[in-house]
Amino acid sequence: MKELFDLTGKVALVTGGTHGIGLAIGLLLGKAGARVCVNDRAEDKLPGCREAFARENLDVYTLVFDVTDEADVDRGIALIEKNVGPVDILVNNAGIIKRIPILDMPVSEFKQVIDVDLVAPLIVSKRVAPGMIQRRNGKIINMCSMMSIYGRNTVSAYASAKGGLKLLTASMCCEWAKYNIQINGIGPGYIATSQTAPIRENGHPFNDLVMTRTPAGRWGEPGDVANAALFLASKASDFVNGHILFVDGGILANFGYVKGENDI
Ligand code: NAP
Ligand code: GCO
Repeated sequence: MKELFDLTGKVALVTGGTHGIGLAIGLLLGKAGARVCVNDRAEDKLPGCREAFARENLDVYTLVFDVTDEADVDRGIALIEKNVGPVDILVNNAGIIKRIPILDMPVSEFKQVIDVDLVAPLIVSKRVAPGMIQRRNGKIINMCSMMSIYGRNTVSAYASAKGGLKLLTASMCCEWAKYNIQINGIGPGYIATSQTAPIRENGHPFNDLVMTRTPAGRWGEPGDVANAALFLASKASDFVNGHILFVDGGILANFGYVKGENDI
């Protein structure tokens, strides 16, 4: 049974994994035996990541590259291939969000979100997939969202990107599954990280909505998402492909109710 989730001998890259969900994923894949690589766009984020791995007695290879820059991605992956090995497990985790009403959002900022949240997973996947195809083995996990299937006010760019990422995941499955590559997405619900801090902390009313709409009655933790990533990175998911695994405490299953009437 343990061998189903044993990643010994595998090289995993978690993009944007120096904190938040990506860090939790990297740590868990490392505990499962993978040799983990983590990139960020800023050098100053790397030491904290290395310290987090060291606290768990885990090694990590950290480097800087911008996932939206094809040349930088090529340089970064070449460094990983030289210093660690070819990427067997790619987690396209790096992402940004801008919460701006459509009419107020400059098109340039809309495009910036699309570049990071949709085009970058394409860029990084195109760079590592040929090696996976050659080896007839690989796992790609695209970090989607509930906003892959729902919109909400002020997050049009993010929802457009994450909606596209859901179907890019399906398209990768259609083209690469025959090479024994499994490409799936994870759709986290509301997770307590720096990305959601502005709508979670200091009594923000959105916190009430999440707490009443989520049947589990809590915000998710990065580790909740990491558990799903371990499944999708392991042999246990070898016949799962093109799927979006939602990790949301039941919020998508819940039509909703008015706070205080949930016992009727
Ligand atoms: P986070 O704490 O903001 O982490 C995002 C990471 O991506 C950061 O390390 C960031 O680097 C990195 N990044 C951004 N642009 C980059 C670029 N151009 N090149 C390289 N790295 C880049 O967010 P999170 O909450 O952990 O989210 C991680 C992923 O889960 C994102 O894709 C997000 O959309 C998705 N997600 C989050 C939630 C949630 O509720 N938190 C729910 C659903 C989906 P810097 O540190 O330099 O900014
Ligand atoms: C927001 C939140 C969400 C979550 C996540 C939900 O502003 O609505 O940031 O977008 O990050 O994507 O799945």
